Amino acid sequence: MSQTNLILDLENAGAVKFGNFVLKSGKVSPFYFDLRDIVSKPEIFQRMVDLLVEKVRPMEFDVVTGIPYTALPYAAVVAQRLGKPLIYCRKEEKSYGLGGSIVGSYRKGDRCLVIDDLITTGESKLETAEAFESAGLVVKDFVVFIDRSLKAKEVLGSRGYRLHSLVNLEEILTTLLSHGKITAHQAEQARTFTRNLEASQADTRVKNPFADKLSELMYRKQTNLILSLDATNKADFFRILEATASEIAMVKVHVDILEDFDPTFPVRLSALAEEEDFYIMADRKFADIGNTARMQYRGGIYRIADWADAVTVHLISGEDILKGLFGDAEGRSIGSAFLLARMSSRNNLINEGYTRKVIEIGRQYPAWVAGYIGHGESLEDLKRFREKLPEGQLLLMPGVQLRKGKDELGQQYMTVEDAVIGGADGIIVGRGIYGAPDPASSAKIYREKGWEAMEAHRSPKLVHSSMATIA
Ligand code: S5P
Repeated sequence: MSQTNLILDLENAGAVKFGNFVLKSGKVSPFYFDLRDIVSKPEIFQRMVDLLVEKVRPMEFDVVTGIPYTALPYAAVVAQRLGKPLIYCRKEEKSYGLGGSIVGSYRKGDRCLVIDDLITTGESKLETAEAFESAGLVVKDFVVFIDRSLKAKEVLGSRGYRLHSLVNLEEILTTLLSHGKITAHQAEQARTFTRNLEASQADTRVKNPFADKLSELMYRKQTNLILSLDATNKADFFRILEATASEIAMVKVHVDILEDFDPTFPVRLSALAEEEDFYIMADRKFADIGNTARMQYRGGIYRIADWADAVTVHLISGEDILKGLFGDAEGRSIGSAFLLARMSSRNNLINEGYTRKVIEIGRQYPAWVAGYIGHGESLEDLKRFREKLPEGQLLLMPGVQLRKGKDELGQQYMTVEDAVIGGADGIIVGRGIYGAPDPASSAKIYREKGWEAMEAHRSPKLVHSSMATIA
């Protein structure tokens, strides 16, 4: 079957449609591709499998996979025809490690061919590759029916992957145009839409005022150290803070662990922050519905909104928590959020999909979201995570000590160097400093190591832009 026949088949089956389609993002697209239904059309299905088999036969691979659900039946038939093992990944259980969620047997080092229906940005293909690679497989080739993007091939190519497609957007447009299925105007609309969409995706920079202020302070004070001062009484808290203040960019507090909190605490803390030039983050990890989070943030005995420059927020209840916290502030000066995108504790329940959603929402609220709290299972894992964050928002990383390790309650530590090289803009250190015999000299060591790693290893692109301009 020729490429032209495939395109006409897809059009005929309603898998390729032109008109006005509202996408999840709210944008209206002039075309829509959806290959899910083809499995119920055995003749077309068979012809598509034939084309795939022809395409992949010369490629070198040991196992075949299809990305669930649409591509999986094709992958199964292709694998069977070529006498290769099929493996697949359970969609519901996708998480970082992925180890246990691959169905089928394979050996470490096996080359895995990945089949999917469509490619749009290449982003989800990269995630798939990462997942399979972290399970010990080698991914080189992706095969899709339709390449609907202008740049995905290049994006994957720059990361060392090959993209093969049966047809691309331009081939679909010219074929349907020459067969009178669409008008020249519709073809042009589809091209313009795709170009604009890709241009807007390329511009990932967002701007948050607090992220800029914190970066600026870090550069001015030459420190990316955030002290997690988890002391349980005011005397200890201020003794340690006064001794370490000159080394830090921000202090992170769990105000609800203080036994003797009273309204003098935030007053004294704010005065010291002003005097010693650091910011204050309340690590309250708000997580409730918008209305409750608002009361927790602005009221109660702590009145966090009155003194914290930033707070930590879980998005488990959805994006409206951000509106609860920061919306409708009636002229009050209200802080910024760092969203929990990943956690440092072992076996935590955050998975890749959750992290992706947190970043997506964070990108949509740049006025309120200064950045993310995140961690990595390894240096490579941290780097990959960092690449997904919008430029302009910061990554703060807890679970940092001078040596890799863990505590007895599931906390996992990376070294200062790995954290910074992996992409943390700020390192959050608690017991490594306040638990040391001499917190002041310990803070100095963390600050020096952190800043040295920043200067030595971070390319100008990774350093926050306001730092780069001051530099
Ligand atoms: O994933 C996380 C998120 C946070 S904010 N893991 C964390 O450890 N934290 C916080 O960072 C935690 O609540 C504690 O205050 C600090 C780490 O403390 P350390 O003593 O283990 O360095």
